Amino acid sequence: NPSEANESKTVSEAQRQNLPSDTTPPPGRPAAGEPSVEEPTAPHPPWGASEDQQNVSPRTPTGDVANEDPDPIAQHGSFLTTSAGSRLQETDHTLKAGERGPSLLQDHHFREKITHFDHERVPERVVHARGAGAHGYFEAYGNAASVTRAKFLAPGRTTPVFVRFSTVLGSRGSADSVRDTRGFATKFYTEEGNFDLVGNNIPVFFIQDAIKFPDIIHAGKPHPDREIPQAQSAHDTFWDFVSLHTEAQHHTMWNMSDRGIPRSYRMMEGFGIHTFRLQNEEGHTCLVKFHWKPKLGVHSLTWEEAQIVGGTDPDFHRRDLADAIESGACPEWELGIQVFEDTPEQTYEGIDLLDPTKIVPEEKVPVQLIGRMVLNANPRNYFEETEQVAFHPGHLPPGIDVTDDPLLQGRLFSYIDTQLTRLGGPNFNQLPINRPHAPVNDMFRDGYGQQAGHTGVAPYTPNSLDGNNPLTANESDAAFTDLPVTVAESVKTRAAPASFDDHFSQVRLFWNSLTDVEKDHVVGAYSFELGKCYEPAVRERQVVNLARVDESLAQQVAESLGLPVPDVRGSEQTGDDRSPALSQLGGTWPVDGRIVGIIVDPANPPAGLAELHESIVGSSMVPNIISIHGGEVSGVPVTKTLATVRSVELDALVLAGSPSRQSAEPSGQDAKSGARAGSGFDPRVDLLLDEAWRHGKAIGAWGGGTDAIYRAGYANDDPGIFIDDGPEQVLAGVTEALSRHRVWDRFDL
Ligand code: HDD
Repeated sequence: NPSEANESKTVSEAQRQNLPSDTTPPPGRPAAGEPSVEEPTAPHPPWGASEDQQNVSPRTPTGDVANEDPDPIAQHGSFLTTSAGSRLQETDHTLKAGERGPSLLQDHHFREKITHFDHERVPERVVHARGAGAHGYFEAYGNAASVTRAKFLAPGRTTPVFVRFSTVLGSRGSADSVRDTRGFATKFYTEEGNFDLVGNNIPVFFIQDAIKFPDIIHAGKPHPDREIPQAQSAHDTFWDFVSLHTEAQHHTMWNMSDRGIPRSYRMMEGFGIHTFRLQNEEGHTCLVKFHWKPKLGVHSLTWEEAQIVGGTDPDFHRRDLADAIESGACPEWELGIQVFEDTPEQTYEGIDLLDPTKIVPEEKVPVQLIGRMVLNANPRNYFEETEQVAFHPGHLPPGIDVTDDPLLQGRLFSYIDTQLTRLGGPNFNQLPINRPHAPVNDMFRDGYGQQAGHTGVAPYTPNSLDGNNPLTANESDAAFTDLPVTVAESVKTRAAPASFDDHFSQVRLFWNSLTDVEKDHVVGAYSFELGKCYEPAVRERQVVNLARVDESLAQQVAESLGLPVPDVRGSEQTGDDRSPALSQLGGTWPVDGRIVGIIVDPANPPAGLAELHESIVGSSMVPNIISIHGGEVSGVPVTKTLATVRSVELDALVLAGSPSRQSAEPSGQDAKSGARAGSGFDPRVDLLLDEAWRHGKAIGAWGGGTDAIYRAGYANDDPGIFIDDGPEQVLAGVTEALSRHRVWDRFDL
């Protein structure tokens, strides 16, 4: 009934009666029937919601981290309007010449609605198109005040932040779990202007000079003829370029390691990569490298998990970040700096600090922790916040400056330039998510989307008509100062220093620093990626590069590809230097936000399920009850069914029941497995168990769950298997195993 449908979309009589009749207009708004007292041309900020729309949720203010909005329902209680503010009575039918007649051109609402829709998309980022963001805050420990005058690092300072994580190569709709570098860009809304730390989860970069950026990106992006493959480096053009341009070998090996497939954005390190220069109140300068250290440790998916996740949940990382924040397991990192003396050479023990393909091992120069970041609020509108946020490595507060790293120098140009296309003009810093919290008094005028409400008549300096305002600041007024660094007198040249020529020693350092299981993963990744290349010459050339790093690495990859092991004696690297900090294994970490799947059999509801559920929540983890069908078991709501869950979505698996094979019958998704027909258990439980075992996940069972686990052939003394009488004992074992992330012993079997 169309009249009923229309009714549900209009304001009810009760709501109408609640509308205040005698309203005091907000400041600047003329009272009803009163003429405006303002000059017609005077700019004014947009009026807020009118009195009869006071229930409307306020817009997300930049840096609002509190999720204070009492009413999350969009535009609750407000009338639908045109963009010019006229209230609308109808939005479901075009205005037509009769019910069966043609549409009329005069239908402004129709034309506005469709025109706006037609222009909803903006160009995606040329790199880092796929991303997820979150609001939070940064608390300075205060110890960095000795090396920088940046106020947000002074003792006791808390600064709002917005962080955007991303993959590099894929399009905006690509999968999260692909093998790639991850972007880790943080906008600090400091009282001295925005500071953008635009880093990655890998501490080195593919190229040493920004002029090569289009080359590496063209090589990594899909082939220009068929536009495949999407969001991955496993193809000829990528390996063609990096095998020829050997300075990329270091970054490439990080990508082939487990760092290329993070378990979660919450479990990644972040790096500023370049060396920056700090200056303190006394004018003393030093050089630093920035590091983000995740509270939860660095963890990764296995390659098989990453591939399955790509199909079962392409939004895996985006969902994980948002769910963790919503459940209160707010992700945390500590910010640290490695500090170097600011000498004219800008080197540390022979490592050129201006070369972005090099690290300085933490064992040599420790990372000093200077603050803590917590992400505690999800964006309320993806497009307005996460898509429109615009970072720039040149957004720096006084006390932090750039160095002459040729990669950083080029980035200083690129980031404004790209926003002009992406965000449609030069006023992108006026978008709410980009607006500094510091006052802005620029002399930029006009342009698309101008909304600064500039006053005055003299947007030039010097001027007398506006009293020569705005004023320029001195250093004592906290002005940003270009540090008076001496630039050596030199001949103009397109060349790199000789110190940039070493492309292999740190690749070997990284390789040497990995444990055996991590090395196995690297071999597997190279074998997979090169195996996807069609050109024999590309594969061979890359294997030669691997031989220059390590013979056994080259041998294993060559064998897998069916290639001879190249003989590069005389040119290969030697040395056993290691940096244990580069390995992800060996520690224990908090289990916050980890997902424990609990399989139950609704035919035999387990006793103690509610208590177990509570203990898991109490340990800051997330229980997922998995049953044959939705509903409740032992009074606990079912989270997933055997038809919707895959083990890749879980960090640990606990069997509290052994659902019978009968339950598999109605799913109707696959042919029934003849081989297992006699087992009596649901084959989907076998699959969950099998994958959880292979991916090194902790597995527990008690009560009714022990039947399935014993039948599948597992025993209590198998690594990471916890079979016990009570759920609490099982949970204790599982939690301990989870704190090491995976049951690594299984990978040695
Ligand atoms: Fe870049 C985006 C990180 C080198 C040009 N870059 C972008 C983002 C991150 C990085 C995290 C996404 C920001 C966001 O979430 O909006 N980029 C890096 C790092 C680099 C690096 C860590 C090396 C150390 N980038 C680099 C070079 C150039 C660019 C050498 C060009 C000369 N990067 C861009 C860009 C992007 C970008 C084209 C695309 C979207 C954007 O800037 O806003 O300008």
